[in-house]
Amino acid sequence: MPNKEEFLKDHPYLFNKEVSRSDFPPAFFFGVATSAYQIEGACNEGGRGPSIWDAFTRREGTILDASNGDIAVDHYHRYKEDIELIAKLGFEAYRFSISWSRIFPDGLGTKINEEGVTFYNNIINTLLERGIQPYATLYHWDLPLHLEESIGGWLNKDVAKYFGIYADACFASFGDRVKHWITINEPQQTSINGYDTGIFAPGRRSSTEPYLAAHHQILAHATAVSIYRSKYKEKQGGQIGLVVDCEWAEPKSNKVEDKIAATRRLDFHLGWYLHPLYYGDYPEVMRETLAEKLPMFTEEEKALIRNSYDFLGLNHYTSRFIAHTTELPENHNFYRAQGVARIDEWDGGEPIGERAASEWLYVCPWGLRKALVYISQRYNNPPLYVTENGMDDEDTGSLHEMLDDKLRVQYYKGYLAAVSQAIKDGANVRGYFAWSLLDNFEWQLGYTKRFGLVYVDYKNGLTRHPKSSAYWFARLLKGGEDKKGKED
Ligand code: PNW
Repeated sequence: MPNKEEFLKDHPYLFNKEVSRSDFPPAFFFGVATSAYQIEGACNEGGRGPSIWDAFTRREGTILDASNGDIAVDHYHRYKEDIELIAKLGFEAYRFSISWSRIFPDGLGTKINEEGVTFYNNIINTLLERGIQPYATLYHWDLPLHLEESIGGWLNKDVAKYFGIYADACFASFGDRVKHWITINEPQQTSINGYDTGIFAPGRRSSTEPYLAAHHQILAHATAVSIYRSKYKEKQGGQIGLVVDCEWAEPKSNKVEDKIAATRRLDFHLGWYLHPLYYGDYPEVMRETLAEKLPMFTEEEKALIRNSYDFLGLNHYTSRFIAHTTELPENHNFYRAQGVARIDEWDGGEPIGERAASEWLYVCPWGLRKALVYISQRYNNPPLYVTENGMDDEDTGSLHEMLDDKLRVQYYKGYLAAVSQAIKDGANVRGYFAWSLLDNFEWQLGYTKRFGLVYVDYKNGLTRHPKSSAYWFARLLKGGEDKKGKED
């Protein structure tokens, strides 16, 4: 173990025909996801204040193609066309994020920017006119720059208070129509990539700061949830939750130490956030390993964070085999702390799955089933959404080639079959969002990687062209009745 043939015998659903809607419960829905900085552009328009990503992308050497989100895919001006596309493809929900610095340009919550409110009102109203449910994320990595510069961003506990003020303004402005709120997207990526590896804004490299940044994100999340529950929930009748990401960790062998290592990895990755939300504190194994690096919650804070979600969102892309190790290079802070090696091969050396364009992303659909079932079993079967799932292609420069995205269609078939199986296994999964609607600004990789169901022609006026995978989804969502099929 893991021997590929033996292992995959436990996942026969992966070898079935097509997936179809009837593989999912009647109330199950499908959506697409995006985030503000990756698609909006219009960085100096509509009264928007700068975010840490505006500053980070201007630092030399941070972004592979030296690009930024100044224009991105110009969704700010093309939102109507983009929502029309979502509707035409037949998606029932849209997960987008609100840019904090469009609502409060300096992040402090002193004066609300009405133009920003209008922009998101337009988005929400256009979605509802087309029968698409809005799922709004309050924070997808674009902290107002002023908060970073004035108080130290996520390293200062006060950020939780400011996040609460911002969340309150969003609930008040949009909560009559938005019934699903996500506080923070993938706090783990902010903690590790923002403060350990430094590949994301604000680009810091520290062995202690990640734990502080995580601590304050958890408190910020819980502050927003408490405001929603005390002031809005009853009146507005919505739900609020957190989105975490998880690379599935499969033990490399049946050896006890590898099994424990895989569980430890999940505790460091998911448990770091889900344990506090469920039990009121970090996993025991993190306390033991990290000692004084890991901040403490007061009793009052524990009460605030415990049970602070109506649902959980899972962003999932890929998987690894995990082995116990104590030998890792100095620059692998986080994995060293966990004592794990991540392995991307089966026994015999075959890759764990087909490689997408990003070097971290291998296609392993069975990992999504396992991640969903694990969260259900470990955290008392919460309502779950898959809030992101997808893969990227390398830009070959040929529009024709990029539109024929066969591997992406395979990816979605496999991963959706895995979701359907997880539901049969007992996971309470209510909906699924593909990442992403459009090719967009892929953070440190700039525009070199394409995650979209819809191709964006960066050289020709940012025109939109649905890929084969978009038409595949359209057929799935129409239950196979759409005989028109591919329209191009
Ligand atoms: C997500 N991993 O981040 C983000 O929410 C999106 O904004 C981003 O565009 C998308 O993934 C694709 O990268 C993740 O290594 C990045 O497991 C990497 C991982 C997970 C999530």
